[in-house]
Formats: sequence, C-alpha cells, structure tokens
Amino acid sequence: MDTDHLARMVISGDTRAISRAISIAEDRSMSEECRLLMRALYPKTGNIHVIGITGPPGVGKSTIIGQIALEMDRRKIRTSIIAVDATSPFSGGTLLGNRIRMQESLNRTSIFMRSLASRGFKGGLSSATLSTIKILDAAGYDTAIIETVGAGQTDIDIMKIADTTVVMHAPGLGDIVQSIKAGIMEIGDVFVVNKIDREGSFLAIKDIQDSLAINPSGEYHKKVIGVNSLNGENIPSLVDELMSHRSFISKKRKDSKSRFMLELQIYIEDELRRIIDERSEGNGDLHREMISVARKGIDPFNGAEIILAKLLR
Ligand SMILES: Nc1nc2c(ncn2[C@@H]2O[C@H](COP(=O)(O)OP(=O)(O)O)[C@@H](O)[C@H]2O)c(=O)[nH]1
Ligand SMILES: [Mg+2]
Repeated sequence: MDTDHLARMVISGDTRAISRAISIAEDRSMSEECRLLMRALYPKTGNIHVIGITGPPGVGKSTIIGQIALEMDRRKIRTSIIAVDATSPFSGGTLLGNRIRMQESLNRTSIFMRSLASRGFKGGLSSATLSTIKILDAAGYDTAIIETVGAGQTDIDIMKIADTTVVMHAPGLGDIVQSIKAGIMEIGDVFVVNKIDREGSFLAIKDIQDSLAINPSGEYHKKVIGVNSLNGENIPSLVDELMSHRSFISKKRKDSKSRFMLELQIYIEDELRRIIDERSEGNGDLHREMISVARKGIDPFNGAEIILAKLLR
C-alpha cells in the first residue's frame, strides 16, 4: 500500500490502517515512509485530548483506564488507549497483564487500544508515542489515554505531551505526604485516590486536598477524586472532571506555537539519543572514538568534548 493511500485510510478511521501506520512510526521512526505519512496526516490533527495516567506500579492504572474508556464510550466519545512500556524488553508480562485487564474495553469495537514497547531498541519510544498520538488524532479520535510504566525520559516526555495529567495514589502504596513533598503534585491536573474500598483511602484524599489548599495552583482548581476501579464507583465524576479540564485547556490551546515547539524538541532529542546510542555500540564510529579517547588517558569531561565535536561535525 502506498503512503498516500495509507494516510487516506487512516483519516477515514480504518483500524487496520491505523495499526499499520503505528507500526511504521514505531519501528522506523525517521524512515522515508514515516516522513511521508506524518506529512500527509498533519493537516488533519489538532483536536485530540491526550490524557496521561501516572502512578506507582499496582496503583490501578490499567484497571482505571479500562473503566474511563468504557465510560467515555458510553458518552459517544471516540476513545483510544496507548500503553507505553519503557521498561526492559523482558517485561512483556506487564503488557500482557494490561491487555487482559483491558479486555472488556477491547471487546468494544469503538475503543482502539495499542501497546508500545521498547523491544530492545534504545530510545525512540517518546517519538513513537508522539507519532501514535498524531495518527489517532488524524483518524478522528477525541481522546488518547496513555498509561506509562516506570520512570525515565519517556515518562517525562509523555507527561509533557499530555493535555491532562492524572496522578494516581492508593492506600498501602507508599507515603502520600512524601510524594507531595517530592513535587509530584505540581505535574498533576487531576488527582485520583484509587481503591476507596480499602482502609486509608479517605485519609489519602484528605492529605492531597490539604496539600492542594496550601499550594493553590492558580488558574485551574485541581480536584481529588476517590474511585473504585474494580466496580467503577465514581468513574463518571472522574470523567466529568477530565472533560472539564479539557475545556479549560482548549481555551489556552490557541497558543499552539509552544505546543509545536515542544513536539519538535521531543522528536529532536529522541532521535539524537537514538543516534548516539546506535553509534556508541560495538562497531559504531563513536564507539571507536570513545576507545581512542580512553587510551589517551585524558579526563572524561574533555574526552566528551572531543566526541561531541566529532558527532556535530
Ligand atoms: N481493591 C481494589 N483493587 C483494585 C482497584 N483497582 C485496581 N485494583 C487491583 O490492583 C491491582 C493492580 O492494578 P493494575 O491496574 O494492574 O495497576 P497498574 O500497575 O497501576 O497498572 C490489580 O490486582 C487490580 O485488580 C480498586 O479500586 N480496588
Ligand atoms: Mg498497568
């Protein structure tokens, strides 16, 4: 299938074409095919609401995403799910677990779900995620919900890309006051305390509320919502809050230039990291240069400068 045809199929909402396009973005991020595809899709983008879900492992991210997607589907919101696994290539089990937990959502034909994993290649996951969002945007999805696993650069990038960042807590998963201090509260737009069926959840809600009251975040009144992701209790209130944050940011979104700059930066940084990784491997030219610098017995600071000069030449 030629790229123009593929782009037209994506724009028409064909799910097989969407999957194929995502594979192209995932496997060969800066290939000619991907370049043509992204160019063709770009004029159709700019509407999707990106929701990033973050929180420690086991807090219930996968479970809640299934519930949010189902609730949005009931409201006739075209919803997609992207599960990003930036952890080691050996963590295939996590994605499998995600898939099983999200099965109920997957069975609904109007919800699109895709997992992106760092299958052994270094870097490239942030740009693959960004390109996936663009593809889903062009295909007419209203929302992309992204689950991130673990920390690292990809997580940071996704939190920057997200229009709405949901920070999750649950009783029994570390000290909430501690993460408040660690600054995690700053990045959240909406706070969720999951597992309200468990003891300690109401205290957790109160702790976050108190912290938000002490540090008011200016324009947007941030809320804390307690939910049970197993039975769906309070999920409609959470979706109401996500939609209200969406309309808040869509007014600010007029300033799309800073958004463009952010995306540009993510692609550049991601590709640079990938190039450096590739060329630092066993038979890469930077690897040979690194060995020769090491043999000279100079310090690493000056050694890095020599290698950078070579890279940027
Ligand atoms: N009791 C209770 N368990 C939950 C709730 N939400 C999720 N879980 C369970 O918590 C565990 C971790 O959930 P998961 O969605 O995989 O968390 P993730 O690692 O953040 O994606 C699973 O066993 C879920 O069934 C909840 O609201 N209440
Ligand atoms: Mg998960």
